[in-house]
Order: sequence, then C-alpha cells, then structure tokens
Amino acid sequence: VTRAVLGVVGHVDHGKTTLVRALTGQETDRLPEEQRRGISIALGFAHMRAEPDLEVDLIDMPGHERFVRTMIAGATGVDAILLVVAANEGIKPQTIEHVDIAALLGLRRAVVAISKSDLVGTDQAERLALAIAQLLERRGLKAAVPVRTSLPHRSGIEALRQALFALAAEQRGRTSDGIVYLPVDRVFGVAGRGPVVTGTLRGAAIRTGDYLELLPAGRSVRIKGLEVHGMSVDTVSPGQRVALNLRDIELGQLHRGMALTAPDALESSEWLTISLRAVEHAPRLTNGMRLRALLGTAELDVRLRLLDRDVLEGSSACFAQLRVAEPVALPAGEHVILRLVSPPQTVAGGKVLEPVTRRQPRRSGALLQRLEDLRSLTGSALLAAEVERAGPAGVALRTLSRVCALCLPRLVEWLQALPVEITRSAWVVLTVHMDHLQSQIPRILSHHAQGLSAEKLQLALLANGAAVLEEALERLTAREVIAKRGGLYWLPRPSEDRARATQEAQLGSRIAETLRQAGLMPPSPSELVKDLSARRAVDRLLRAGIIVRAADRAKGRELLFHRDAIDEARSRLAPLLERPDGLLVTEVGAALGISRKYSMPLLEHLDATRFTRRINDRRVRGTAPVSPSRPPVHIGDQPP
Ligand SMILES: Nc1nc2c(ncn2[C@@H]2O[C@H](COP(=O)(O)OP(=O)(O)OP(=O)(O)O)[C@@H](O)[C@H]2O)c(=O)[nH]1
Ligand SMILES: [Mg+2]
Repeated sequence: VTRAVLGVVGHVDHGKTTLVRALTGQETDRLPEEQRRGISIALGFAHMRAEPDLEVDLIDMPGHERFVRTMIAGATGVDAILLVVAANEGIKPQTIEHVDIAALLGLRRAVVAISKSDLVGTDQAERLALAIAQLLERRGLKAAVPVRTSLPHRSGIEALRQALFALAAEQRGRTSDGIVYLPVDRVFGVAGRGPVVTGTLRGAAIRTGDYLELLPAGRSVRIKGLEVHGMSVDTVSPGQRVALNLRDIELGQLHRGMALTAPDALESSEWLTISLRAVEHAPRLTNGMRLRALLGTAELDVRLRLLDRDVLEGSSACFAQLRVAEPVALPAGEHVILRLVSPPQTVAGGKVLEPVTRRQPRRSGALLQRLEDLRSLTGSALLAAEVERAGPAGVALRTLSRVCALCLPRLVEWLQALPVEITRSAWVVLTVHMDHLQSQIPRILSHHAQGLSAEKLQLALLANGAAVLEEALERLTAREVIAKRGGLYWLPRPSEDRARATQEAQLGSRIAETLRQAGLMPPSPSELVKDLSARRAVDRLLRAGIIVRAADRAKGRELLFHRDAIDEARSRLAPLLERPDGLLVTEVGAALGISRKYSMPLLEHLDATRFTRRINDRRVRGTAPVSPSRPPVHIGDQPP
C-alpha cells in the first residue's frame, strides 16, 4: 500500500476545512465551538483512498495564530503539506509561519491549493501562484503548479484530488528499522473499551499485544487494539495514522504531548544537541536565550546554547544545545520547533542530533566536526564514523542504536559489514583497536610474573574501556595466550607451570600419607599447611575427596582426616550404634580410643554426612550407608 499523510496548512479562514470536506466528504470541524465560531480549533482527521491501494490521510490544521502549537503537534510526522491560500487574501502571516514550520520539520514536498478563486480574476490568481512558488522555493519545498479551487462552482476539487494522489504515489515507503516512536496528539475514551490515543507512528511497526513505554512517565502499557481509519488491524507500519486502545492505564493519566516508544529503547536527558536554523526575518537569537520548544506533540521551556557563535541571525544555521526544563526522551532525528516565549512566534527549528548528552563545550572544533558528521552522514557511514570516534574504549551497542536511531537487529547487521568487533557485553570497537589491545596485554603481563588483575591491566593500558578489555582478555585466555588463575592474568610459562604442578602433586601425596597413617588422631592442620603450595595441595585433596575437613564448631577448631580413617570409624561404630539408646560422645571416644579433641569434630562430620544423627547428648544411626561410594582418585592431576 502506498500512502502519504498530509498536513493541511494555511492562514485562518482560507478554506482548509471546506476543502477537506469537499475532497473526502468528512467533517473535521466537529466541536460545537468550532461550528459556532466558524474556525477550526482542534486537529481534524480525514482520509481518502484511490483504488486499489493508494491512500491519503489529511490532517486538517487550525489556521488561527493562537493554535499554531496545535498545528505543530499535527504536523509532526507528516510526509508533506497541502498549503491552502485564499485567492482574495493572498499570503498572510500564518501562511508563512506554517510553511516555515513544515520546512523546519524537514518536509520537502507540497501541494498548493488557491482557494476561493471565484472571488478574484485570473491575473490576480496567477500573480499569487508565483508568489507562493517563491515562498516555498526559498524554504526548500517543492510543489507542482497550484490548483485553483472554488467551492460555489465546485471547480478544481477533482484536479486537487489527483494532485494529492500523485504525491502519495511518489511517496517512498518508510523504513521499519528505527525505534518505535508515537507522539500522542489526541486522547479519548471509548465506552467499554478504555482509553484510546492517536498519532502518526514512526520508527518501527507495532502490533496488538505489544508492550510499550509511555513517556515521560516511563510506565509500561500494553496495546489492546489497533485501528487505522476506523478499521481494526493487527499491525501498523511507520508513517501510518493510528488509534491505539491501551491497557494498564486510565484515561486521566494520558494527554497530548506524551509519547509511546518500545520498552527501554530511549533514555531521557536534560540536554539535547541539535542542528538549528532560524527562519527568514527571525529576530536575533542569542546564546542563553529562553525559548519554547515543541518536540513531537510536547511543549517545553528550554534555554538555548549556541555552540559556535553568540548570535544566530535570521535564515542562518548552526549547531546548538537545548537545556530542557524537564528531561525528555526521544529518538535522534526527531525535529524540534522553537518559538519565542512572547510574542509566541516561530523563530527557528531543527533536528535532534544527540538525544542523550550533557552540556558541551562551546567552540570545540572536535565537537563541531562530529556534529557535522551526525548532521550529514546517514546509515552505515554514520555508524562507521561513530565507532571510529569512540576509539579504543569502544561504544555500547545501545548508544549507537540511539545516536543512529536504528533498531538493534539492523544495527548488528550493518556492523557486520564494517571492520569492527562486537563484544559479548554488547560493545563495539574497531578491529584495529581490538588487535592492538590483544598484542599489548601479553607484553604488559611479561613484566609482571606475579600476574595482574583486570583493573591493574586497565590502568596500565590507559585508554581502553572495561568492556573491550574484558573481551580481549577472554579471547586471549580462550586461545591460551594468557592464563587466568585466582582473578589474576598471567603469561603462561609451560615448563615452570608443569614443574610446579609435579611438585604440588608430590607434596599432596606426602600430606595424604601422613594423614592416613595418623588415622583418627591427625596432626593439626597448621602443622601440615605451612605455605601456599601446601594449601593448594590440601585444597586439591579436599576437592578429590581423599581427605575431609571436620570442624568442632563449639571450639572453633578444625581437623583434616584421611578418608580411610573415616571409613574405619564408620565400620567400628556401625554395630554399636544399633543400640536403641545410641552412644554418648564419651562412649564413641572410648570405642575408637580417641579423646574429645578428635571425637567432637569427627562426630560433627559424621552428623553432617548423615552417618549418625544427634538426639540430645546421644548419637544414633543416621540414614547414610556404612561405606559410601568413593569418587575416583585425582591425586596426580595437573593444576586446573
Ligand atoms: N467564496 C468562497 N468561499 C469559500 C470557499 N471555500 C471556503 N469558503 C468559505 O471560507 C470560510 C472559511 O472556511 P474554512 O474551511 O472554515 O476555513 P479554514 O481554513 O478551515 O479556517 P481555520 O480552520 O479556522 O483556519 C467559510 O465561510 C467558507 O464557506 C470558496 O471556494 N469560495
Ligand atoms: Mg479549518
């Protein structure tokens, strides 16, 4: 389906609503107040279709100067404008302001209707057509020859309809690779169905059942139903006008100016960096000036920070930052319109380049260069520039997604064609930086025989981000270029490592043998474990189950037993434990010929392994079998 959403714009009373009615048969001035006063106040929505699948949505804007904010809310997201100029009045202030706004919103195409042409002669209408063509051209908008219309004679309506369909037919389909963004322009309730919001969708498709995030509140809502042109649908694509029936929220919590987005897709910020252009004849805009900003359908107080000059003159352009009164979350590439606080007049506007940022230095060559990239580059070129700019520290995939307004799957697809590495923690860095880092790490480790932690390595390497370093370490470890032990990274020295492993294995055998011969009266652990190698050997024996650790918790003492000694104790105690009233600790000691020093930790171990069970001061037989199955022996193992 080819479609276009057109904003019907122009000065008050120039015949916009009348034309929409003539084209579509739909009444867009529906409020009693609109009918009484004969002017439009709210946005009006109408729609026409040419068989089989060519559609035009018309958003009828109010022309009165008091409702320019409403006009901007309606114009956000449209594809083109239908400019209506009354033949008898010609170009008036809101004719110019609406065209300025369209240009600032990035629109490039227009259809022009010269209405009420029954009221003037052909000459006058032709002169007006010329003047309108100039007005549009100076703002970079393209339009075909104006269509002269007259309602009393019902002339020009068919020609206008054809011109609108011709424009829609040329409309390129919008991509669906972006971030879901729907500024809410109307809210109403439908009895029995709950709240409904409407808007022009951008970024990516939405489906019934999807969860969305409501901005700025940040709460989660769910799509109960979707309607396009009053028909229920399952999916809506970017560029379509849509009504969403929402769950999980009350009507009173919704209003125009809010926006819907994909969950967690956007982050809010108090600073925005934008490309800015002042309209023709705008008053001088100065650094630090307070302005009103219209973003999507929202309106906010902002302070202007000009990044390369102190004053912006009419018709000129520069880069700027806006400090917003409350944090806003929006995708890169959204447009912003700036108006004076008073008189409320549109003076400038532009495109959001960095939706999440902080206060930036003024007159910084590097920053201005980067902003020029953000303004002029698109797609893969922009992506490459951003990854390169991030340098060895890399950049998070999510940040790239925001700056380039690209959904993650498409982003990853595009990145695959670039010389970049994506880390497991979703950071992106140029391959040259990753390679360099991987060659640096072994070099640094070669100076630290004791090994280095990741933090110390990061300090030694200076410029690298933690995520990129972690990836490099993982890759080097996987390739066995470096080794990791006890949280430290080492350069492996195979012959030394092997020698140490053999030595530790021998030490382990000696300790095990000492314990085996000591039976149920082992020496204290401190006599056995005198250094780090002995500790490692004991740990390995414990892991292999060759020795067991038994604690006397009451005394805070612990002993190591060889498992043969434990087995021996089990088989000697088993018949005695058959007695109905069990054994006292002293009876256990007597039976085994050991003092409390040994029997207490031994019994705690036997309790813990369920060989015995404690009832008050006695032990009875537990559930474990007399001789447990033994794990295989690993005494001569290499270090893990
Ligand atoms: N003579 C003549 N009058 C017209 C024609 N088209 C509209 N009008 C009259 O112009 C007046 C304003 O028309 P609207 O369509 O309400 O104007 P609008 O541009 O929608 O006005 P706002 O929405 O308030 O900006 C009405 O009284 C119409 O009857 C026309 O072709 N010829
Ligand atoms: Mg109207």
